[in-house]
Amino acid sequence: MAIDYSERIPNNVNLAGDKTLQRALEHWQPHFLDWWREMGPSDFAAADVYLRTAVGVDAQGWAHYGATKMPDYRWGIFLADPVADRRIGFGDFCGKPVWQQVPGEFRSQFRRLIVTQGDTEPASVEQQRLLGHICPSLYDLRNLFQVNVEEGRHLWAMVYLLHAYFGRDGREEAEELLARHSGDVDKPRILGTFNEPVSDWLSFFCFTYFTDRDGKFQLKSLAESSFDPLSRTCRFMLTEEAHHMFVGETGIGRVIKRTLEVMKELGTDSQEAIRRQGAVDLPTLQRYLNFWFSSSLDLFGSEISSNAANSFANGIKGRPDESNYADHIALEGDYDLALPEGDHATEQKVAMRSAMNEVTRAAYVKDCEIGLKRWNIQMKRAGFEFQLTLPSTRFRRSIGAWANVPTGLQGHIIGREAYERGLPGWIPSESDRAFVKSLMQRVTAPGKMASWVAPPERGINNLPVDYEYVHLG
Ligand code: BYC
Repeated sequence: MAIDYSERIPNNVNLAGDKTLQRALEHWQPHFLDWWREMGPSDFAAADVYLRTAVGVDAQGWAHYGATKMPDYRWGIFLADPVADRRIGFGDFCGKPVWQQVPGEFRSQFRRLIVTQGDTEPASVEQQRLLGHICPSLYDLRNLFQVNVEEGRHLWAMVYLLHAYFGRDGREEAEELLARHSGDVDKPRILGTFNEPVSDWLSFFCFTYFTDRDGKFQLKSLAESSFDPLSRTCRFMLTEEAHHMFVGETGIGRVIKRTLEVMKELGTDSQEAIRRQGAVDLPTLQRYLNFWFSSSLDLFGSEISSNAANSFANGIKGRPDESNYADHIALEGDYDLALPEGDHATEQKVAMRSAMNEVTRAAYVKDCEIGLKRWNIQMKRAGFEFQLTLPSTRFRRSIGAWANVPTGLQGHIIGREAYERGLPGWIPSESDRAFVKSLMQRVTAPGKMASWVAPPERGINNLPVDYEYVHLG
C-alpha cells in the first residue's frame, strides 16, 4: 500500500478522511519537531544524511534511499496491509474476529502497553543524542541517524494509536511522551534500561544488539494482538527494527575483528598492549555485554505476572510467533521456573499464563545467543581461545523474582559483600569506561575508521564503504 507523501503527515491510513484526527495530529507535530530539535541528535540538523525512507509498506516499498536533512525526514503513520478475515489467535477470545476498536473493558490495559512501547522510542533517541560527535566513521554516523529517525517514526506509530483510539486521555499521553526524558530525575522514562546513559559507541552497539532485540520480541508479541490497528502498526515497525539489530550485531563483530587483528599483530592478549594500540580488549567487551544483557532482561517484566496473564487471556498481547505454539489457550500445563529461596534456587511450577513474560524472555535469550555463537566462531577461526558468554538470567536483575538477589555471573546466590566485591569485575568499571571513552575520537573522512573498529564488509545499499554517507557541510 503506497504512502501518501503529499500530506503534511505522510500516511497510509487515509488521514485526510478524518479531519478531527488529522487536526489533532497536526497539533502534536510541531511539539514533536521541537522535541527533536532539543532532544534529538545534537548539532547535525544541517547535515545531509543518506537515509532510507519508507515509500510503501510492502516488501519493495519500504526502502527508498537519498540524502536528507534529518529535520526534513518525513515522519508519518504507516500500517502494514490488513489481513483479510483476521481472527484472534490466542486467549479467551481465540477464533473470534479481531477488533478494529478498543473494547471499553480493556482500554486502560491497552493504553498502558501502548504508552510503555511509545515511551521507549524517544527515550532511545535521547540516550544516543551525543554519539554523533564521537562517531567512528561516516558509515556508522549514518547508521546512527537512520536508527534515530526510525525510532522517531515508531513514536509516531504509537502516538497515532493514542490519538485515533483513546480520545482525550490518548492526546494527553502523547504530550507526556515528549515530556518525560531519559535519565531525568523528576520525569524519567518508564522502563529502567531507557534511563541508562549510552555515551560511547561500544554501549551503542550493545544497546542495538540487546535492547533493540527486546523491541523485536515485544513488537512481535504486540503484532499478535487482537486490536488490529496495533498489530498492523507493530508488523511494519518490525521491518525497520531488523536494521537496528544489524547495526548492533555487525558493530560488535567489527570491534572483535579489529581486536583480533591487533592481538595477531602484537602476538599477545595483554590488556595493556591491546589498549595501547587503541583497541578494545575482549574481557572489557565481555563486561559491556554483561551490563546491557542483564539490564535488557528486566524489560520483560516479572517471571510471574498477573498483568501478563490478563493480557494473554484478553487477547491484548500474545507470545512472539504465537502461531508456532500448539496450544493458544494456555490454560493447561505449567511452566518450570527457578526461583530464589534463601541461599539457593528452587524449581517451581507456575500456571502458563502467569509465566508469559518468562516465555518471551526465554525466546529472547535464545536469540541473543546466536550472535555470540557467531563471534565465538570468528575468534576460534582467528586462532584464539577466548569465548564470549551470556551471564545467567538471574545476574544483576532489578525486576522480578531475582531482583536484588546477589548472584555471580553463573547465577549462584552469593553473599551481598561478595557481590559488591565482584561486580566491578563483571560489568564495566570506571576505568573501563574511561578507557572506552578515550577511544571515542571522531572520524569523518570518508572510508576511514576509528582505531578500535574494523570497516564493515559492505556499504549501504550497494554503495562502497568510502561513500560520503553524511555530508557535514
Ligand atoms: N523497568 O507484572 P510486571 C523497544 C513495571 S523495547 C521499570 O512485572 P508487566 C525499543 C511494569 O510496567 C520494547 N518498570 O510486568 C528498543 C509494571 O508497572 P505498572 C518496549 C518495569 O506488566 C530500543 C510493573 O513493573 N516495549 O521497543 O507484564 C530502542 C509490574 O509489571 C520494568 C514494551 O515493553 C522495567 N524494566 O510488564 C527503541 C511493550 N518491567 O503498570 C525501542 C510494552 C516491568 O504496575 N510493555 N516494569 O506501573 C509491556 O509489554 C509490559 O509493560 C512489560 C512487562 C514488557 C514492560
